[in-house]
Amino acid sequence: MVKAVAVLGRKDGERGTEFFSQDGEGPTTVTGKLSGLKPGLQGLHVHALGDTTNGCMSTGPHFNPAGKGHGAPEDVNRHAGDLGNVTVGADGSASFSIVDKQIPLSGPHSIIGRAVVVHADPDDLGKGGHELSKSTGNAGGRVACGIIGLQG
Ligand SMILES: [Cu+2]
Ligand SMILES: [Zn+2]
Repeated sequence: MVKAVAVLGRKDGERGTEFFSQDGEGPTTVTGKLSGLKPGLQGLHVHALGDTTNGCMSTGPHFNPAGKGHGAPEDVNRHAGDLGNVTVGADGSASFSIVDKQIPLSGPHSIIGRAVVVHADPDDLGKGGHELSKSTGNAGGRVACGIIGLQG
C-alpha cells in the first residue's frame, strides 16, 4: 500500500487535506475535506508540477502523460489528471471520495511530487463548447492547491 497526502492552501490560509492510497496496481482512492470555498461545483485536477513558487499558477497544465484531450473522469479521452468536480456545500465545505485508475502513486506515471488544484468554477468536462473546454474544462482560476507527497 502506497499512501500520499496533499495539504491544500493559498496565501490566506489552509483549505483542506486530501489523502491518497493505492494497493498494488489497483486504482487510487482519494479522500478529501475542503473548506473556505465558494458553494457549488468546482473543478478538481492533478496538475503536472509540484511547483508552488508562484502559488497555484506554477503547477503547470493538467497531468497528461498520454497526450490526450481534456475530459470527464469516466471518458477514454481525458487527461490522467482530470478528476471532475467536487460539490461544495452552502457552508463552503466539501467532503469527497474518488476512486480512479489513472493517478497511480508509483511507477512512471506516478502523481507523487505533482499538485492537486481546486478551481473557482465548474469543470465543463470538455463539453462546454468554450475555447478552453478541451484543455482545462474552462474551470476558471486556481483557488487552492497542494503538493502530493508520500506519507508513511
Ligand atoms: Cu486544474
Ligand atoms: Zn484536463
